[in-house]
Amino acid sequence: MMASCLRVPFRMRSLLAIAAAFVTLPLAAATIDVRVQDARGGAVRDAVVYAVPEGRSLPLAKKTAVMDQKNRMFIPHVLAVQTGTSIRFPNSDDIRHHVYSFSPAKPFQLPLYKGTPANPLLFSKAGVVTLGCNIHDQMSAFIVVVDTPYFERADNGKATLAGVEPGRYTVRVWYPDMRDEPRPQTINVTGDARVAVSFVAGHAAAPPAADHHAHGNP
Ligand SMILES: [Cu+2]
Repeated sequence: MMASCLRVPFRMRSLLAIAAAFVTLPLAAATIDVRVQDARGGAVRDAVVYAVPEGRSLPLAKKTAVMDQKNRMFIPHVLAVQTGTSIRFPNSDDIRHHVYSFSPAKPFQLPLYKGTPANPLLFSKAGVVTLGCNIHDQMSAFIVVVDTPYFERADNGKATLAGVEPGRYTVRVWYPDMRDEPRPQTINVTGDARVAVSFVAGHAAAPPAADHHAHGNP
């Protein structure tokens, strides 16, 4: 084996070496750093940023996620998933909840129950699904279903989309109480570039985003 390899002319061998290097290197993947701030430069809570590939679709998620219910709250308050994700809705309280959504992306009802319903629900359509509980009016949450594997919930107004394949993307943002979506931004990412995108969020006329989760409120 080795001997036959050595008989390959030198030039050919170096070409092969270069080809091998390309094959063994991980595919180039870019990073998109996203900032979501309000008009005063403050961080926007619970924003979801996502980069949708243009002119091509990426394989659907075959993933599962969980939207829990505990202390009469949905946890998390905002859950982002890719289209094709199945979500379980366990009830971790000792009282019954009745979970519903009227949102076009996924209207459903889980009538009064405790524990975990047997079947998770499939979220196959992009959009924002607003959740409520028929019994507890204060319970609310959002499931943000996006047509891309590249999404992240922003912590303190910052999110990083990592491992992004080269190509053209529309970067978008959603956050609770959003009145008008900040204008989506189209970017090209190549190789292992690092691209920065920022959004300025305007809120609907409502109290500041702080503490609408009603922490610990029975
Ligand atoms: Cu409830």
